[in-house]
This record gives sequence, C-alpha cells and structure tokens, in this order.
Amino acid sequence: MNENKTNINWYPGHMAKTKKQIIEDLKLIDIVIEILDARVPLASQNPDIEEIIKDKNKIIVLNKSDLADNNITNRWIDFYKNKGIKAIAVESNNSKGIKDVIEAIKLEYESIKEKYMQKGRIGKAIRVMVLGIPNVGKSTFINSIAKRNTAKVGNKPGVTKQKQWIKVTNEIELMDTPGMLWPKLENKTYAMHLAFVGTIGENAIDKEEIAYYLLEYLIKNYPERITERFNIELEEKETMDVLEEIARKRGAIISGGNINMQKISDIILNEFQNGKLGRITIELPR
Ligand SMILES: Nc1nc2c(ncn2[C@@H]2O[C@H](COP(=O)(O)OP(=O)(O)OP(=O)(O)O)[C@@H](O)[C@H]2O)c(=O)[nH]1
Ligand SMILES: [Mg+2]
Repeated sequence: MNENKTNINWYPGHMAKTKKQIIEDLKLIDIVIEILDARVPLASQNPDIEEIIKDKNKIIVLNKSDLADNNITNRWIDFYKNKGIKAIAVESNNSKGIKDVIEAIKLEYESIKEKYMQKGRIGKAIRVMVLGIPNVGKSTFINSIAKRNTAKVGNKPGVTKQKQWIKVTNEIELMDTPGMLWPKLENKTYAMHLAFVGTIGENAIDKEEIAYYLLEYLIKNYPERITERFNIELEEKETMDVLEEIARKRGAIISGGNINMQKISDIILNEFQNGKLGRITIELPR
C-alpha cells in the first residue's frame, strides 16, 4: 500500500493557491462530486469544502465501499439524506455504483436547470467536477465513470484557462483533472483515521503508533475479526498483550525474543488496508 501514500506537504501558501485554482475552475461547473472514503467519511472530508464550493450542488460518493462495513455505509447514506445531500456507495475499482452516480447527476441537474435556463445555458452539457483529498480514489473514479468514452471533449473556447472535458454521456461532461484538496491534519483523531486507511503515512505519524491504535479500535469494535484472523482469544487482554500474541503467531520476533514492532505494525496495517480483516468502518454517523 506504500505507493498510495501522499507525499504532498500542504503548507498554507500551497493550500491558498490550490483553493484559488479550484474556486476558479468551479465557475465552469454545475455539480460537484465530493469523493469520500466510506471507511472514514469524516476524516476524509476536506475541512474547507463547504466554503470552497459555496452554493454549488453536490453529490457525495462514498468510495472504497467494498472495504467498508455495509450497514454503516447505509447509515451514512441516511445521515446525508437527512441533510438533503445525495450520497452513493461506490466501488470505483470495479465500477459498482457508477450508474447510480450518473442517474444522480441527471436528477440533481433537474433541480438547478431553472437557474441555468435563466442564464441562457440550456442545451449545453451538465458540467461536473470531482473533488477530494489525496488517495480517496478520484482518478480511479474518473476512469471508471468515463470508461465508455474517454475521448476528450476538447477545449472550451471563451474561457481564460483552457480546460479539457471528458464526455461521460451525451448530457454530462467531466473536468478531466480532479481538484485535490488538503486533508484534516490538525485534528489528531482524524489524522490517525487517515493513517489507518493509508492516506497519510509514517512520515506524519509513527507507524507503530498507528498500528497500536488501529488494533485497539478493532479489538473494541470488531473483536470477532481479530479472533478469527489471528486465532486469538481476547477476553480481558490489554491491546499490547494482543499485539504481542499476534507478533509471536506471525513470527515477528527479534533475537532475544522481543517483538519486532516494525514488522508486526506492517502486518496489522497491511492486512487491514487490503481488506484481509473484512469490511470495516472506522467512523460512524452521530
Ligand atoms: N478497494 C478499493 N480501492 C480503490 C477504490 N478506488 C480507488 N482505490 C484504490 O485507492 C488507491 C488510490 O486511488 P486513486 O484513484 O489514485 O486516488 P486519488 O484520489 O486519485 O489519489 P491522488 O491522485 O493521490 O490524490 C489506488 O490504489 C486505487 O486502486 C475502491 O473503490 N475500492
Ligand atoms: Mg489521482
């Protein structure tokens, strides 16, 4: 999973520049698709998204839902529905849910058509942009939704900055470059959750710390998965004792019989991130 980790450093100047570019691009856009990681919908939301997209209509894609707990994903969909936002569970890597997104775009557009008709925009395609923090699957989603016709629609004349568009259907065009937003790193809990799913790596938080807290979460919320996967009884055990037991079972031991913390941390993180522990969600709707 290492190749997935972002190496971007979001310093204030960089964030301001990115924000300005996205706000500029949004002038051409009718509907925003905000991609979240279904396992961590709170942590994977950019902190300034509402301010950036202002009153644009938005559809939420809960991506990587193949790795998330299905029941909780449905609860998230209800949660957003109660807020008047359409959210859709998607597996971009196998195109599941993509059709629903196309339908949702058309439906969403019906509700804003009036506004655009008054601006003389009728007859043109619905223009969509994908936004999200690193590693949520923006590129995979774009490839998936554009699959039937990846041909570039061509430059639009009359705009200062020439943009490429991808034709999704006869009615829908997608901006070819997704807007990459910065993650929530000031909040320790969210940063840890992003580290669990591999979006931010060891250079941000110590890997052993990430694996320890992930294991603690799993013991509390998905104990049967730990028991099953590592063949371990959990009753009354401290997280550190469980970690040690897993390390012994997996041969993550150094000379002298101590635990190889690096190795066991890698094992726990990789098995979680690759779905070997089953479908797991870290954040629940309140
Ligand atoms: N299991 C699973 N993996 C996915 C899904 N969508 C994307 N991925 C994987 O997640 C990783 C990141 O996907 P990208 O499409 O590169 O994400 P991105 O948002 O474009 O990332 P940046 O360009 O770095 O911001 C890749 O390894 C994808 O294969 C999904 O629905 N399910
Ligand atoms: Mg990308």
